[in-house]
Amino acid sequence: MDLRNRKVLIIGTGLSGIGAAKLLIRLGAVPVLYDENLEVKKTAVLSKLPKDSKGEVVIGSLPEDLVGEIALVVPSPGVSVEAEIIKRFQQKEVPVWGEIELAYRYAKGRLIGITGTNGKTTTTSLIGQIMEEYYRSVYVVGNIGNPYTEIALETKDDTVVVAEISSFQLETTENFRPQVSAILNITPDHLDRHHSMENYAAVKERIAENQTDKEVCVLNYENEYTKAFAERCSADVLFFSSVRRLGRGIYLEGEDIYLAGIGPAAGSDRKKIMTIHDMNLVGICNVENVMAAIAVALSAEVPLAHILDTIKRFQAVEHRIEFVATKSGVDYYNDSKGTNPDAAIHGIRAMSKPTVLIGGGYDKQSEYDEWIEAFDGKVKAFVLIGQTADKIENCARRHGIENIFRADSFEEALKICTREAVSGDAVLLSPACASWGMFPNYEVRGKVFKDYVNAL
Ligand code: UMA
Repeated sequence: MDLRNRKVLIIGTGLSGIGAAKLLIRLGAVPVLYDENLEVKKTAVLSKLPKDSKGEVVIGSLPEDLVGEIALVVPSPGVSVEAEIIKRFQQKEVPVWGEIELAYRYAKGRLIGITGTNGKTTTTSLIGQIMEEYYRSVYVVGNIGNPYTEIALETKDDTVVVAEISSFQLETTENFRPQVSAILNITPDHLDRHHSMENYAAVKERIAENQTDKEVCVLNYENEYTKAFAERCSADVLFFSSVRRLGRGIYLEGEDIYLAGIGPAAGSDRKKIMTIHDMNLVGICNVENVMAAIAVALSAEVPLAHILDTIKRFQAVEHRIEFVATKSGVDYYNDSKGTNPDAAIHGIRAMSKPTVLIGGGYDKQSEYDEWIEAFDGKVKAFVLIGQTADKIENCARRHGIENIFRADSFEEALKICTREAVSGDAVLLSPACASWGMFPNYEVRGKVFKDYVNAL
């Protein structure tokens, strides 16, 4: 599409919106940055764009005369495709491309796309590091916090883009087609937006929608949704499994990881490539992330020796079961990225000491039973915050958890933790809920936690 001098409506003036505007300005288009939030200041938005660039900012409601002038709509991931404003343009047959689709249309080189409910940031970071240490031109982008649009025009034919892609971003893709994709797992999350697991899984599967058998899709054999997807997936499917031996793929057996029928094990029976003690990450979820990363990197033609060398040096990503400090004999862990019950299950499973756990936050209509069942007698005190506190408390009491504390603020929750934990205990922030409502994002929540701990 030739966008020169055409008006493009960007919905949302956060990271994605600004990234999209910068790309559109370079393409000669006229971005109209629109935000529904009346507190957003026009001058603050304009200050993030290159000086003297064409474009305008509209806050609140969209004037009717502007609607007819729009050639393309670029919604931010936070905007649902069910939003009235999107439907309005769809009815007029104005194309709607998410920020990821927009970047994809103008980017060159190879693309690796990673999605999944949990583990995508760790896996994307690990794959990014493997690629950076082997290829010359590599960018790590997407939901991880670096908009793809910011670098789309810097890419060349030999560039490798490693993109973390969320379900929100996949709602508005069209031609998006990675050479290698991965769906790590699909477990309940964001059901307030996608309404049902079926819809959520279908959105996740869009990452491989345009792939052919010349491209690869890495899938988890042990997740019911990703395993079933293999039957319908048009890409060459490579499975990983943390439970069973596979005829073709990568799997864990005991403490060892094996390749079968692929890479250096192609044509032979199987090849042991590493043990779980060769990595610096804890928990079975991270073994799965590492196996997925190996499958992706082999598919992107990185030699196995290089892949393993990077894995041995790779450290945990911030906010994911991240050790913060030991204070008065108490170990503090920040798992602020535990934003849904499944992620938080991995957080509590990784604890080996009596644990004071902080849970609760924004309500994504999740169910908490499985998370609380995973406590396994380890949670000595359960401190609840946010919108979901009532629902979690009721659920916890049904499962026989009694030592429950309610806090009106995050600060109060932290104070309860330091009061309840004694030497030999752990304190874990792994809330099973998004931070929205109390914090702008999980990173800020994790940083507030770490600042508090470090100041003790
Ligand atoms: N807005 C509207 N109308 C709406 C919704 C939002 O005008 O209906 C406006 C808001 O007022 C706000 C702006 O849109 O000013 C925010 O847009 P956004 O929510 O899409 O946030 P961005 O800052 O653009 O960040 C987005 C992703 N956010 C979401 O998906 C909610 C970031 O993922 C991502 O890092 C960034 O793009 C760069 O690609 C965050 C996230 O929470 C980390 N992701 C979810 C997750 O990981 O579970 C999916």
